[in-house]
Amino acid sequence: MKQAWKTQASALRRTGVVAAAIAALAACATVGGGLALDPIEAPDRRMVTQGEAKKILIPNLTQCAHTNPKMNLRVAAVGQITATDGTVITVPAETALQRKQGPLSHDLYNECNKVLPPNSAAVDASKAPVIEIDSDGEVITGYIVADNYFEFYVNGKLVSVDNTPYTPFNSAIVRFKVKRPYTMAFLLVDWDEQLSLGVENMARLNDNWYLGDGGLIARFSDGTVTDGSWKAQTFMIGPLDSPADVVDKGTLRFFDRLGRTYPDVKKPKCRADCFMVHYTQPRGWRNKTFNDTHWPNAYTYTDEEIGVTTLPAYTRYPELFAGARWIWTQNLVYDNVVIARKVVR
Ligand SMILES: [Ca+2]
Ligand SMILES: [Ca+2]
Repeated sequence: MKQAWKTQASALRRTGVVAAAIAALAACATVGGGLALDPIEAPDRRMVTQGEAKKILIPNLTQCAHTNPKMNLRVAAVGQITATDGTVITVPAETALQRKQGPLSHDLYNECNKVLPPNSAAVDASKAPVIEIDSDGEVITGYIVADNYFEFYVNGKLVSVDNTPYTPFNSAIVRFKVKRPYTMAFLLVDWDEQLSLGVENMARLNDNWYLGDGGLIARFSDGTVTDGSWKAQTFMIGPLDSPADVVDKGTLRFFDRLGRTYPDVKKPKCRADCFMVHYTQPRGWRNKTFNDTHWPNAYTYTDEEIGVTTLPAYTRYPELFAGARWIWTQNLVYDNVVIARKVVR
């Protein structure tokens, strides 16, 4: 026992020395463009939950002014569940929308608000408010589609909060004034109905145990597009037969045993007893100088993989998204809460 403790303590010391060395290196690290990055934060804590969240905090975050029977309008609830280590976790995520932090997204396409321009030429971005980050910066216009929820920060400042967290599928216009280098950061949520299980009630497919998938695509007027150069990290993986199915290798989190995208992906054997693996979000993830150099790069996906070939919020405006790729983490289906970041130099 004593020996085991000693070995553990010396391993911890070694880990501590290595971590301190990495932190010291990172503290003085600058990546091209002269942006000095913060020291790498302590590793994210891994937590495990089992089953569906019992406590509903908010019955429905979606406010839809104009409804019709043909709309794909589904309830976006927010719940809480206690992890095996006692941590109380808000699911599917704690969001700026539920905290009523703005500004709410300006619509590119939104059935709830009857903003439905027929094509790119009919889109008027000039009404979107300009969020000022640098008074002497340039005004950048961006177009965003997230499956399902996004909140968007530039240099740590909240620029846009998706006004439709789940469905119907919407898209947004953002404008902000900033100078280079600057950092974009998105919190992204693949929303669901069976909270903390990552499971949707997909009436259209007559499937009340459907595994939803995520995705983000965005294009900005300074030439920045979502692509494989972005960083993307997952913070919620499941539903799982066993939490051991998610393998951590440093800051890489792997789960691909049941596939990564439709149509190949398979369901786990579990149902109401499924597990979910969660991670704490690093404190500085929104910030300009947050050090994400150890995060995995984003994976890119096709329209077909994301399943958006018939969604007008996106397909009506090919010119506005030209050159951008859909991005997410490694697993489009099982990774449910994602942070994506890009430093623009
Ligand atoms: Ca949305
Ligand atoms: Ca999912």
